[in-house]
Amino acid sequence: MKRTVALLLSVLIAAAFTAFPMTASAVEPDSDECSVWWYLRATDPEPIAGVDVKRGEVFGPIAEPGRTNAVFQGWYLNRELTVPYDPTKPIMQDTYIFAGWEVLYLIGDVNNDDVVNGADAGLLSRYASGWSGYYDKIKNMAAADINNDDKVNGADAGILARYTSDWDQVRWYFY
Ligand SMILES: [Ca+2]
Ligand SMILES: [Ca+2]
Repeated sequence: MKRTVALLLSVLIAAAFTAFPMTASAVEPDSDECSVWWYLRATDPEPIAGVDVKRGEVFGPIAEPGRTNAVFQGWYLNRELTVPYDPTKPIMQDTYIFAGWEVLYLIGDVNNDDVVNGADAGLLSRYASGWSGYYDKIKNMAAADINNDDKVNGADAGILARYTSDWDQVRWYFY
């Protein structure tokens, strides 16, 4: 009788030890981790960075990004930029965070009419070639320094001419 009980107990204990970890891993596969991604602009399809964090962990503040033509307004949890990211709150799910900006001017909009097109490319090209009278026609020198090297010259004019001719390779200058 005693031997039967002892045997039964050992079988139960063995079953408990093998069954328990299997159940635990089947119920929660990798659920202790969340991904956090952040984006330079709400319209960007790709994030600038991302990391995995433990679920429930406070991720904390994200470094302020920089743009030459815009003032950073904060990080947001939606592309509509209506829900601010709170760095003191724990991350409970996969999280996408977007930088909000006040855009001061469009890069390449040298005549300040809020569009970047062939008119700007023409002005900048003549200015860079030293045509007289074109200094005054460049209304925004910061917008004309497209490669952001503190000089406005033929290199900028070349990039703007390509951009306004729809060259995808130079698109990143105009963020
Ligand atoms: Ca323009
Ligand atoms: Ca330049």
